[in-house]
This record gives sequence, structure tokens and C-alpha cells, in this order.
Amino acid sequence: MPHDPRRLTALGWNGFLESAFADATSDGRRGLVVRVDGRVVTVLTDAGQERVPLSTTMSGVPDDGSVTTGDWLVIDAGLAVHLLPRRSVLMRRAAGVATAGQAVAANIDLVFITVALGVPLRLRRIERALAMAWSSGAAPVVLLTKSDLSLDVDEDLRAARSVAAGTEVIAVNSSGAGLARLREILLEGLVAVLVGPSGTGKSTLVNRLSGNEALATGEVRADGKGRHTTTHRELIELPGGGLIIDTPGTRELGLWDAAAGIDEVFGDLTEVAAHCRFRNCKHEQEPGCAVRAAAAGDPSVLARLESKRKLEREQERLDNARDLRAQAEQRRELRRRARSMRQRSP
Ligand SMILES: Nc1nc2c(ncn2[C@@H]2O[C@H](COP(=O)(O)OP(=O)(O)OP(=O)(O)O)[C@@H](O)[C@H]2O)c(=O)[nH]1
Ligand SMILES: [Mg+2]
Ligand SMILES: [Zn+2]
Repeated sequence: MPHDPRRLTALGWNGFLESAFADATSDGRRGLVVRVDGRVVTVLTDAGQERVPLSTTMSGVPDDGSVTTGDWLVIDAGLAVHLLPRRSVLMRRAAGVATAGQAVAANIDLVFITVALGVPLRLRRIERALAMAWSSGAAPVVLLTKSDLSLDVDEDLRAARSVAAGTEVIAVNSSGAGLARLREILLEGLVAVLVGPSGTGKSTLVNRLSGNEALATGEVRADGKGRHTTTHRELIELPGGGLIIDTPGTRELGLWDAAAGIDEVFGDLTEVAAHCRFRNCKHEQEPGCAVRAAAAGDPSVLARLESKRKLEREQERLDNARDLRAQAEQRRELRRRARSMRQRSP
């Protein structure tokens, strides 16, 4: 079947993928992963939607071994045989595992960070999510959801913007507020991923944008915690163009390779710190500290400084744990080789 370039463009296909595809195959087809169920994936191709098994000898798979929503696969004879390189990928630390990363979504242009209103805003959580989003290679947008529950939306917007380092912050709700702006942002061929705790209204938002009730949504428990209604990541094509990935709510977003994103979120602090008298200033008791001078006029500077340090420490611990694991693996490999040498020697 001849392929349909216009259809592929609407799915986010581009020149980067086309040249990777040309390098990888001469006769495969292109498939965009909308859902992963173990070793079987649902893909959108230029001819429609289909389910294909992953070949056991699939190539191009990253170290963590996973295929995720938003990945592009080469499909040959009914099997996914190759994973095309990702132009961006949102990573988090896998739940309960100190040294494993998990790819939440690949080839994304936008990360929609959802924060529900009606409860006190957790600014530190926004900073954390922004750091992760920026490290993905995609651009973050902060969505303050359930804006109907806020006593003062303007104040919430102001507070969120104060930590968002120039990122757009939009108040939305299920009655339609903010949706026009989201539709404007989600141009044809762009892929966005929704992240945030359970119950922030992610699936509700996708249903509003898509104009149908395809995704299940759930009541929030009386204690304000969500119920983890969504159990699968799923990519949905929007009627007005654009693609959006709904994800299950996560209690905490563990950092993974977020150093670059941390620098981005706290870029203003780094700029101020450049004016400290000492280059290695810890902003504690040193004379000529520009950060403490700034904090005297604006106490939020200290909270952000502490937040930055906390994220940096977490990233350092993770890097150290991974180094230790890599060293342990190397030692095991050397032992294994030494053993097989001994066995072979007469
Ligand atoms: N007041 C109000 N409630 C909303 C709004 N959007 C969603 N809800 C309600 O919030 C609850 C949770 O919504 P979901 O869309 O299931 O939340 P979710 O983020 O997808 O949750 P998980 O799938 O568990 O991660 C549902 O009862 C929705 O009806 C809103 O704008 N305002
Ligand atoms: Mg959901
Ligand atoms: Zn200083």
C-alpha cells in the first residue's frame, strides 16, 4: 500500500523520523504507538489503527528495554521490528526502584503539568515537574485544573507563575475555561503528554478536548486523593489536530536525569548568584552574597534556593546509586570472565 504523507504529518511524523526510517528499512511501515500492553502495542499507521506484537529481536530499543506511548516503530510482516530514535522523551524514576528509569512518553512537543486548584498550591511540586519536563526535550506548560474550585484564580495564577520561570500557566476546568487556549497550542502534528497526581482531571480534560467521553474518569475520594482511575498511558488524536497522551496519576515524580531541567527552572537564581563575591558562595554566611541580599527583599528566594538544593541532592544521590550499580555490574562481568578463563585453561 502506498503511504500517505499528509496523514503521517498529522500524526507528528517529520524529517528527523523520515531519515531515521530510511536508514533502518527499505520496506517496513511506520506505526505510532498509542498504547502498550506488555509485548503487544496498539499503533496508528497511515492506514488506520492496529495491534502488533513486538518482535523478540526488535532493534533500536534503549537500555531500559521499553517501548512507550509516542514511540514510532517500523512494522514488517505484522511485527514491530525496530524502534526509531526518539527526538524527546519524558523520563521518571520507576516506582520503587532506585536505579531504574521509566519512559513515560516519547517524541513529545509539550508536557502539560496538571495541578488541581481548590487545595493549597504546592509550588515545590511544580518546580520538580518543570525540571523533569524540561529535561525531556519538550516544552512544559502548567495547567491549573478545576479552576472552578479556586477562591481566587488570579492569585493562583500569580503564585504558579512566580515559580514557572517563564513557562505558560493556564487555568482550565471541565466547563470549558482555558480550553480554547489549549486548542490553540495543540497545533496539528504536535504531541502533548498530561502528567500530574491522580484526580487532577487529566482524563476529563482529554474528553473535553476530544469532544467525546472515551476515557473513564473517577470521583476523587473524600480525603482529596484521587482514585487512580486511569491505569494505562494512551495517546488520543484530537479532532482539531494535535495528539495528547493521558497518563495514570503518579503520587510523586522521581527525578531521572533532570540536572539540565533543574538549571532551567532556577535560572534566575543562578543569575543572581553570579553576582556573589565568591564564586563558590554557599549563600550562607559569606560576605557579599547577592542571593541573601535578594532574599532580604523577597523571602521566596530562600524557599526556591532550598527547593533547588533539594532537587540537586536527589539527582546526585540517584547518579551515585547508578554509578555504584554500574561498578557492581562491571565487577560481576570481570568475575564471570575470569571464571570462564579458568574453566577453559587445561
Ligand atoms: N470541580 C471540578 N471537578 C472536575 C474537573 N475536572 C475533573 N473533575 C472531577 O475530578 C475527578 C477526577 O477526574 P479525572 O479526569 O478522572 O482525573 P485524572 O487526573 O484523570 O485521574 P487519574 O486517572 O486517577 O490520574 C472526577 O470526578 C471529575 O469529574 C473540573 O474542572 N472541576
Ligand atoms: Mg485519568
Ligand atoms: Zn551567595
